[in-house]
Amino acid sequence: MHIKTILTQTYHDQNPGTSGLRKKVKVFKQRGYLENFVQSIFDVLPDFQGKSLVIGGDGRYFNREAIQIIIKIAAANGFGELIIGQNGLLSTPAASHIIRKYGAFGGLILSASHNPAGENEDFGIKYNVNNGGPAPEKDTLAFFERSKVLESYKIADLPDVNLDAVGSQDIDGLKITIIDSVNDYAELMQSIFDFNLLKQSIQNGFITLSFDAMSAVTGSYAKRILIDLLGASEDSVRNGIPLEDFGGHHPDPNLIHAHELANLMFSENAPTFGAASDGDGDRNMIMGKGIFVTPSDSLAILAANATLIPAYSAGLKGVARSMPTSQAVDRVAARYNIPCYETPTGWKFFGNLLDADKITLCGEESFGTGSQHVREKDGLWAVLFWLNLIARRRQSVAEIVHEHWQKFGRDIYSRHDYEAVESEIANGIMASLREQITTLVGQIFGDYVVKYADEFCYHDSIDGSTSANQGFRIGFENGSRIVFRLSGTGTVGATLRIYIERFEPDATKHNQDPQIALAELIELAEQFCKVKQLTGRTTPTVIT
Ligand code: G16
Repeated sequence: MHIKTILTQTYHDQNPGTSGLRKKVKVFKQRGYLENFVQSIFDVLPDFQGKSLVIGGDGRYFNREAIQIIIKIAAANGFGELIIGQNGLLSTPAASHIIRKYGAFGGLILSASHNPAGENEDFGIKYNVNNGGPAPEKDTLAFFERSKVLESYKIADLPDVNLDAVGSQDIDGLKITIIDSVNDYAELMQSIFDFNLLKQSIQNGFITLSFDAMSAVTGSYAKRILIDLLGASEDSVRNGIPLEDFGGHHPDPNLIHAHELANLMFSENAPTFGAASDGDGDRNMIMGKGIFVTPSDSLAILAANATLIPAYSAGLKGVARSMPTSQAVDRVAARYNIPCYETPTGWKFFGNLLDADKITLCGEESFGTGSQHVREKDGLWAVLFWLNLIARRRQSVAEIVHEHWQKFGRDIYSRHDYEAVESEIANGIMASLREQITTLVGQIFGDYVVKYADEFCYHDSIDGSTSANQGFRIGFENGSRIVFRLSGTGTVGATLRIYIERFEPDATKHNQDPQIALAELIELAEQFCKVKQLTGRTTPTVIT
């Protein structure tokens, strides 16, 4: 194999965010940009000579080209085997599973998740370690540091690999295996859930469903699992063909971007169950006829009902949620006397707890839920969990949610996002909040008395690491909270996220519209951060 060393221009902006490096396609297409980042990763990683690397992506524009580049750089750097999803496709949870199942050294996942795709849109890449989970912060920082001084990369002179045909080939001692993207994942799902019961409930019409793959990677997975294996009707998977531009969709499974599904679910013709996933298949949105389940409630409900699922019938070791996720799951953990951990935003922070067997389920307000089965959040897993639950409890989604609220109370919750805010303004807001939190404790704002105000800093009890500056929390005596943080996944300006929650124990008040129920706290949030005043905007870009 002929290996060339190419001198390259150094880039100084390759700092991975919450989940890998995400930039506009045009940025990634700059000469040597992708090559540099991949070489920086390989320069930091120790002892992978002769070992295997998993490669796959969500199929967005530039996916195939990027994979061909990565194959050549991985070959030049000494990997022994490359395991690649057919057509270059692997959902993020499937990639996580494949790394674990085949004992790979790690994997490169090409995705900018829920961000739109196309020539003028976003691309992304992240490295996952051998437990199948996203590289921890110490590694991503090291990749960035290396990229800032990188002057050359190594690349093998190889012909492009045919990504479309399953099978193995040997090129000068390097084994390249193209695998079916869905098989291993579908088998894993069958080992977790009661597929016979699901099949019966779907085929006898007790469950009707609509799953929106948003023209992204889950189309192939949903068709195989929901239609081929469980017998759902052909039309139960919408937008099921993965497209390079996601059909122009913004594959972010929420009520705004999955509005076709949302309209259906609030109509007379709604099926029993509706769900959507994102670009790379790790997020989920759950709906029932006439009801949207917030991700925070979904996590709490899955935790409260986990023993109904074959794989979790022995009970849960513990649960975890990201800091801005509502405290609904905390109440379940307290009731069942299991530990509940609060981690910073970012799936990578759950990895150590999962590896140490401290938790079985975890989730985030950002439409992510998952379990010990992989080290990523998993959209279709959450869908199957809900379907299994509906089939076992023989209740509708609305009945399950309302009974849950009756038993545990409702954590009324909403997130307000202000996207593409000028970075200077956003940084000013954070600086002002940093100052304010020092004086807020004890202050009274209407019905709300500030109990604590801090900047969240996480101490990982497993590896002893500390992650500071993870967002501002303002907690009130009555359990309500306002949280402010800047997103780590945007590619334009800054995104300010404001998370607002209030606990409502009174079942007669559970049906309130969150925007009305939280109105006072929403105003208070503006009083603290002044985002409307500073940007001249009158409403958030997205409310979830
Ligand atoms: C990523 C991370 C999640 C995080 C989400 C939002 O998800 O894996 O852990 O909650 O981003 O992060 P932020 O609030 O910083 O934008 P995904 O689905 O984009 O990979």
